[in-house]
Amino acid sequence: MRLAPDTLHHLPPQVERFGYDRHAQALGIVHFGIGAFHRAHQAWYADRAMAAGDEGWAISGVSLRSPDVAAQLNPQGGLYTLTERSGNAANSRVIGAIREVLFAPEQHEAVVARIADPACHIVSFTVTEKGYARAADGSLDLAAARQSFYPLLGEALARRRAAGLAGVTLLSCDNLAHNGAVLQRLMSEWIEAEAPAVADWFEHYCTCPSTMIDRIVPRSGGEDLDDLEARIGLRDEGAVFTERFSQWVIEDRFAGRRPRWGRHGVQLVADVAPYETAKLRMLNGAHSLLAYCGLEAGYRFVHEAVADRRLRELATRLMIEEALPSITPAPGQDLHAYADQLLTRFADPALRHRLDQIAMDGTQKIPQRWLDTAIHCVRTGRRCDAIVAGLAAWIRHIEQGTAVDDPHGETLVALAQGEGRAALVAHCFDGAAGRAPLWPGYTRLLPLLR
Ligand code: CS2
Repeated sequence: MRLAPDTLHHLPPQVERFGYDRHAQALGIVHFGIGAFHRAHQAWYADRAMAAGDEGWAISGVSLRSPDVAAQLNPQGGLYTLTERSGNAANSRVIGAIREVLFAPEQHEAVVARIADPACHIVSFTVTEKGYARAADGSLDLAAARQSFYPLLGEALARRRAAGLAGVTLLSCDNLAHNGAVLQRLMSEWIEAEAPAVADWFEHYCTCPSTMIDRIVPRSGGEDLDDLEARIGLRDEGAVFTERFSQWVIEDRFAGRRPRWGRHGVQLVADVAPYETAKLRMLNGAHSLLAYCGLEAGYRFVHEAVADRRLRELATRLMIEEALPSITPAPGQDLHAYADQLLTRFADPALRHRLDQIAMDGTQKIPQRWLDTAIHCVRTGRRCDAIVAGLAAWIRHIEQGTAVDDPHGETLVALAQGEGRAALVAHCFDGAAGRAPLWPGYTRLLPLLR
């Protein structure tokens, strides 16, 4: 029997569930990229806000590429369980915040209408680094943008403006440096090119706060769903598994209403940068290091890699000696304690967080995770051996050529296996054959790689 609104009463009492009237809640949030991360993080915060009496924060989820999540959640009325795992413990809660999942390629008008509805105040995003369609120089790649959220959002904003409605808050929840400012700039570029009449309205009435989002959400498999079914007695095709820890820091600059997230542990601050930089360079930086070095050493999971003394030391060095001095902490932000807490989180075997999940999309992740730190080290005359070791492991990962999951993967593997390592490095750092480099602005790091 499948989890759904009319089978909820079959759940055993230890499974927590939402306690509000879902259908009395207006769709206040439209979310692009309704994958597991959103369901473990922002949807969980919306669920708790509504459970505590906030109104109007049901979510309309949008998938841009794959109809899979719609097929998992719509037959369940949008319901799914979120299971927090730690050691041997597992606590599950049914989340009621997501009302529907729209598949954009087939439901263009519905997506535009949801955003253009007066009840919508927030449009949020977890579309991954590549979903923002940035060209190598950081500007908007218009051809790629057409395949992403930009046309839908641009059309919806034009409709809101024409109807005299309030602006909306665009909330990027992806691991990009200055994610809000980047989204603001890219969306403005789209509007300039495709809907110039909206430009002034967008600038005056919409905001794009930056956010730091953190929760480890391993990809789940059939075995996880089977175990859950055995425990709760219902089949949940949309189940998500995560850790207990969760953090969300948001620049408090909303265009209109927002849930009272502050009551649920969300930090609403004037400047997100210290949290975001620490998270990208320490957590995500160590993750990518463990991924490439760990896979090479024959490990499959983060907890295995971090149990290896050599890799643990390397990750610690990256966090403490290389990344930490490059970060100006916010008052009260203790980066040494942060590093300790990260190692504890990584070590939890209950998460079964796969290294190959982290290793994907390296070209999109490496600049903000490693290269910004390395530039800081070079400028201040410090060594960055851990990052150099990470880059070398990434290069070998490309050279070896199998299981490279990256939007530039084919080009990189062909270069590495054809012209060799020097050509691969040139392509990334200083361009070749008149082409712009893949990672502009980091040429100064080249001597480190020789
Ligand atoms: C990971 C992140 O897959 C990856 O690249 O580093 O998804 C990481 O687990 C999250 O950012 C944690 O908040």
